[in-house]
Amino acid sequence: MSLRWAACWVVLSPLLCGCAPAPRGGMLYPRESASRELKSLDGLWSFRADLSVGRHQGFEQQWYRRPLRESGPTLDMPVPSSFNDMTQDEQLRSFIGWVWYEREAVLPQRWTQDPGTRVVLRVNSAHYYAIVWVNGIHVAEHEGGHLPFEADISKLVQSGPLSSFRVTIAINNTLTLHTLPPGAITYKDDPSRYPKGYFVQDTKFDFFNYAGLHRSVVLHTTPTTYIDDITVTTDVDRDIGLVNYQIFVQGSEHFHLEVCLLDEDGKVVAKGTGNQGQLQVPNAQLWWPFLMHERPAYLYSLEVRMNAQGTDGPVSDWYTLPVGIRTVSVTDSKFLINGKPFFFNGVNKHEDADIRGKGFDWPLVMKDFNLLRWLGANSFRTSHYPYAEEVLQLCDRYGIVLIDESPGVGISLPQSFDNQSLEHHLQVMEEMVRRDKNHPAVVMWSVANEPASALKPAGYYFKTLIDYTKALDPTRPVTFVTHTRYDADLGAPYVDVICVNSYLSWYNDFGHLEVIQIQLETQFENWYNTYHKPIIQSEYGAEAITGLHQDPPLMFSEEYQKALLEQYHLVLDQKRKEYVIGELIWNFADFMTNQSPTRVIGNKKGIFTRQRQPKSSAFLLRERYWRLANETWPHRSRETPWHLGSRRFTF
Ligand code: BDP
Repeated sequence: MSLRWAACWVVLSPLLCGCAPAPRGGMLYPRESASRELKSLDGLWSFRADLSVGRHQGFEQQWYRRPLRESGPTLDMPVPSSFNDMTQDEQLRSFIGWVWYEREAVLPQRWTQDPGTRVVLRVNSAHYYAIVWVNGIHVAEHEGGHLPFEADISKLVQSGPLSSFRVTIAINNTLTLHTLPPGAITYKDDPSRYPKGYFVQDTKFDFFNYAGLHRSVVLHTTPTTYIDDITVTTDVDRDIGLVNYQIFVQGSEHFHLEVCLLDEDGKVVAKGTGNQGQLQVPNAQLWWPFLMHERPAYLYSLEVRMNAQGTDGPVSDWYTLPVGIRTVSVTDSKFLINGKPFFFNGVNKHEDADIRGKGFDWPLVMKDFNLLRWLGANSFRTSHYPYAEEVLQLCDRYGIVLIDESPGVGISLPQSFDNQSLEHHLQVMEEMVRRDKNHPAVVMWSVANEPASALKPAGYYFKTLIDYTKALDPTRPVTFVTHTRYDADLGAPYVDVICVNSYLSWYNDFGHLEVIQIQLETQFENWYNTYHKPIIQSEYGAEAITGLHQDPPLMFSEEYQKALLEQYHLVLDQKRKEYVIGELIWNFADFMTNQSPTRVIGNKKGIFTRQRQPKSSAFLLRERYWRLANETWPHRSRETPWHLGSRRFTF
């Protein structure tokens, strides 16, 4: 093995062996209940990037075997956060390879001394590949930066027992042609131009590959016999709401399950027993999108109680799940929620902000939801990866409809369509559906964004992926977002809704706003006449550097962004009467990207700045979305407040 390949191998080795196990069991959001406790491990962790040439020193010297500070200098690193923008060090900002996180966790005595308690360590998001040790013992490994994983550490902490322990997490942000999203390390060989061993990571997606512990790390407990998973689907029969449930219990074969559905006033509206069944709710209050109904986002709560005979006596477990009763269906020209046509007046977002990068942050999340409300937006796409669970919970609570997207962004080379990639993509869909299946706000799965869907293997790839996703969840439509020509797209035959991105007068015919109407009309007609499926304009937009003004409009000015949107709207207004069912602006806010000659400190297509201040086009969109809502759903009350009835669920 040449030195170069040796270096490449050590950077990537754990990724290439594909050693992350397939998902097992449920992944219920950790909630406190009479039988479950929760302990956050957020805060400052010790941190070190492995700067050695092969990035493998941490494994050679087994940094997980003792406190990190004993093997070298450490930084204090906040969790949740990306590490990239936390210091003034450019090497850390663009670091590729293994970084190491570590902290001590103190355990309540009962957790370690009660053999009937199951202690679980859960990592909500570690980008991209993570290995976890507890006191130097390997407990978990996970591939994929946007979905949670857990380790049952009961045996470890109860033998001893330990009153505290050290948790170490090594994270590698290297992307390969088989990761999601894909990427590739390119070594620059020319010694007259690059230093020895020089490499860069190439990606085909347009956002910065922030890394680290992006969401909370928690410890939580369940009894040793416990409710492992709940799947709820809903239907409506005249005015009767139907709630189908299926519950999985782990730890014992002998258990008794009771379920109870409560309305928002805490009144029991239906009851059942057993691990599956159907609850019937007469005069059900349906879950409606924001602005579509005077009482949007109605949430019932499903209280599940399990009683079992454990080895040490009787055990009970309680888990409460928010439930929205609603139906979703698609015709050849409409998207129906509760049987009524729904229009996606929405945005595309990113998990992205100053300093914290992709780190979860409540103030940022609340500000974004308040801006969505201000805009009158009723929906967004989780471009280009699954967002934090708390974001989905807020969508349920406020009636913001979601297209839930996988991290399948930038799939552009033939190797990224091979069996290894497909297998991983199927696994990611499995993890994503397992995590997000019970959210009423999620109305459609998007398996990818802008793949090279004209490549030969794309037909088989997307057929398999979409069939598999439908098998996992037969209740929701499935799509992927395309930018391929309508007559060349090999995946489009398999989607339920055509989601098409176009950047007319931006990437093509730039500067020529006058061509938008004719080209957009052609785009829609071509797609519709080929497939007879409803269409969402899933991205459109233009860069605007806030405060830059030019009239007549010139590219990058606020006027140009606004004028471009207006041209799109003229055609969208016509086509909404036929088969166009949605428009999602690119993008809600400016966001960070890799450096390039076409990016001015990130992508500036936001209608808000990265600091969430409105540009001129935000006012245009606001006027449009409220007007469209008022015209389309005039019977709702005009000043629908954020719905606060579901306060029963705490975060
Ligand atoms: C689209 C991509 C999106 C980009 C956008 C752009 O889906 O991720 O950020 O273009 O170029 O093609 O702004």
